[in-house]
Amino acid sequence: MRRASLALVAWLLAGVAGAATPAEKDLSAGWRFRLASGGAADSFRGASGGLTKPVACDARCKPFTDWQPAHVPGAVQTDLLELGRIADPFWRDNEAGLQWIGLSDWDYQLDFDVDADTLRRGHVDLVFDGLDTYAEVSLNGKKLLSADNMFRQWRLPVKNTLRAGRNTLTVHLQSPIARLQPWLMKQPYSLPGEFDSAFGDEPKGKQTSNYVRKANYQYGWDWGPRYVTLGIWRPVRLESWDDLRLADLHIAQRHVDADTAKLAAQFDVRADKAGTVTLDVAWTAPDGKTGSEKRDVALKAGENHVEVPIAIDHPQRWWPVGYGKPDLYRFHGSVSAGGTSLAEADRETGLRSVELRREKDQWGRGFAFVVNGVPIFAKGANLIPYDAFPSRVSTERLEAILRSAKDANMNMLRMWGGGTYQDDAFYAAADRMGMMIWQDFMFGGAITPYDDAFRETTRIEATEQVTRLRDHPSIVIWAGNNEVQTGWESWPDREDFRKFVNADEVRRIEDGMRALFGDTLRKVVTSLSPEVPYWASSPGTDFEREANVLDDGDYHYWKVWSGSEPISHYLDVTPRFQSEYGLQSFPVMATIKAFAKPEDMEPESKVMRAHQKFANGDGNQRLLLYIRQEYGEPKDFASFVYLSQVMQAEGIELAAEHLRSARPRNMGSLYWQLNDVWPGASWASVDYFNRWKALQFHAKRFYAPVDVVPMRRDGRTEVFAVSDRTTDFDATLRTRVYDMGGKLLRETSQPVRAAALASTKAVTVDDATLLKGADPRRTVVSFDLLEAGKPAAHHLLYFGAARTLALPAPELSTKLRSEGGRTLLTVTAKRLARAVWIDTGDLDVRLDENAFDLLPGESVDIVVKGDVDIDTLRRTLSVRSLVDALKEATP
Ligand code: BMA
Repeated sequence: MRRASLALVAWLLAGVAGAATPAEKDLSAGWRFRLASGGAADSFRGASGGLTKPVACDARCKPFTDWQPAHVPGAVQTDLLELGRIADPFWRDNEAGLQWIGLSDWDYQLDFDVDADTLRRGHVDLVFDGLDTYAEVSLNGKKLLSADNMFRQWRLPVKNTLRAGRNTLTVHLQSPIARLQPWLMKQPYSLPGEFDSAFGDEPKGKQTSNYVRKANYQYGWDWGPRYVTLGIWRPVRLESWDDLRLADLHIAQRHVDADTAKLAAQFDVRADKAGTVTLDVAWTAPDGKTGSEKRDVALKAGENHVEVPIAIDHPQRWWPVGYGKPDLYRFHGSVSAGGTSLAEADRETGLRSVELRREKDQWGRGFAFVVNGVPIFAKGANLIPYDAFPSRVSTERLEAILRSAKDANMNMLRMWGGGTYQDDAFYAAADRMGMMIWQDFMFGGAITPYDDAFRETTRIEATEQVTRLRDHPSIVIWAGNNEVQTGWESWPDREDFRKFVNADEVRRIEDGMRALFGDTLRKVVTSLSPEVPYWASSPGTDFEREANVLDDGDYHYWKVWSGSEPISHYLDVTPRFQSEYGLQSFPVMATIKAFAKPEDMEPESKVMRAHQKFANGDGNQRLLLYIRQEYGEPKDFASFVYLSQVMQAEGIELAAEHLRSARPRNMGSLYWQLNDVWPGASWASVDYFNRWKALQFHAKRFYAPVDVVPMRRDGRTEVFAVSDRTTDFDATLRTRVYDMGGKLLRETSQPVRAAALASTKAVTVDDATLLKGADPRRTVVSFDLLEAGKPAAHHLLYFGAARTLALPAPELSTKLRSEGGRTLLTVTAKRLARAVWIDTGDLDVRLDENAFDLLPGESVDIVVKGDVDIDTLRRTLSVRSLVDALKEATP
């Protein structure tokens, strides 16, 4: 008791001195950088292939070895680009000539001033939120740190190294490839990785990326370029404090339901000495109501984990998009002594319960997210990094991509493991939108080393990341990795590897993965964020069985696309939760023009192959295979691009609607992939510039809360009313049969009660009943789910692949007008129009509808959003449909 009060006096004195609360000094401005004196990689001088060996710099090095202004956060590549020292890394096939940057070492340096007051503080820490990746840090010539993990924060006590006045901070960055490769070449084997370098700087099968905690995708992926960045990629600052530092404030959610939220404000306090402090927590509810709790606690010298229990009656809960408001509470926590504040922190969080429900049933074992007691069908896509250069992504850009997902009625995105953990701003935006985030730990598929040091650095990384992110209600699951387990079990290169390496070593590798993903990461999540489920691998069964099975866990389906199987095979699998499946396409011409010249506009040109990373460019033939299978031969390059999008959109729609109609057996559809890291061909539905491909417009419809889904198999069609609403509703299923040329042949209606949170089979009907003798090649069926006479959902059905149909020339007409401050575009079809696409060139506009079919005589009004006058729009806009894109007329 006596001791505590003495300590209190010491804190009070510190308070009186006016230096009690921690202070921060941002160190992001004023950096310079240069090519390190060791010289450039030999590829700098145009030498190609072979291993990385530094060469002495010649005169050409000069522009790089002189100090130049640098950005922090940033990367060498983006700094060089801004200075005009290198060509645009995304333009044509520039990628090959820029590999030397990631193979060379670089220096960063900053001069900064520190005042005497700062030096009088009890502690001064130099904090790097992220160093990319092998970084030697020295201050005033004294070496302080060798960093080796891009995903960790580094906190260095520097009080005794700093001096009053000018200080110099130097960060020497070593090429991760140049550093690891000589070591790897001496090893008895290399662990199986992901994608070999296309540029010869690493021999085939000798990937260094397995051995370093750095974003995997930067080494080249099947949708992105190889740009191995170096830099100080997150903010840097000095933090000064006296006797006490609030290392973390967390609002733990012990129990949340409609009646009550039982919370605990957890304070992590580092104290120099024992003493009594007061912990205060004040909160503001979404409706403005406030509350507070306070507690005196005795701190010991060192680390303290202390908490204040909070109970909130009838909490305004956070709901995922589509189920209610994503309400957020604000919490302010403070640590004080004798009325003087010593440290404070703010948190914003949503109160909700999350459960991963895995009940045994007639199909095996379920996999369903249950939020606030409501089982939710997950509708969404996989998210990859926003850019090849992660530090240049602005908050506006990441929010815009998230908004695109929300506008397309998605409620979940899976942050895939081959990239980076995102900025706080990303999760904060997801919180505000009600977007659920499936968060992988950053492992993209490469087999992991089993040594203790690797596991330990990953444990620290995971501890920091979970601590940083656990107050975001949007995160509903943490998963150990992407495809590490399934790859190990079933990919041919891994099978070969297991034969090549002796059995004991194979066991050690396997045990190492199990220890890392089954144990180490699980413990981090269950101890720091026990409210959120942990899942060892995606796809997986949480290590209870083999990965990627249909009757348990989550599932990745790649027989369509990677296995070249026809798109209709999507209907052959009904897993419990399909967390990956995908088809590629090219982005719109405006985006292609951002990287290619007119002479490149050909699927097999060098440049178009350079921007197609699947199978080193051969993916363009895979696109053609599917286009031909479904539609026919593209007339020209622009038609190839358009058809690739139509094929992707209609193919993914088939799969997604199959999965939705299979509820509750299946409870999730996350297609591969939402976004892009650069402009190029990929599985994305939103391109690098956030322009929507046809798939994104389709997603908006096939992920709508209510959908009508006709599933035709072997001449029989089952029609489902799929509803994510939480109450049942009565509707009418209207079936209209048309001759594509214009005539309505028949119309029938029947009542259907659409059950809440379910897929209800409304009717089963065979082709003969629908056609009644009409020519299947010229007939289309329109299904409408009408609620109080108004369409709640609409879907067309064709009797075969598009290439087998006798599609008429639709005679599309367009009309533009301004109405009530909005620009409206009306598109009308005289006869059936398939896959209508309105092209707005490179105008900065967004249509609220595109990529649709029109029935004979049907019109649609489309809102054009964006700052553009009607005349410019009229001149730029063009409309096409399927018949315009094919070489030969359909039969
Ligand atoms: C998946 C992913 C990625 C990859 C994608 C497309 O399985 O996990 O690694 O980019 O397939 O091939």
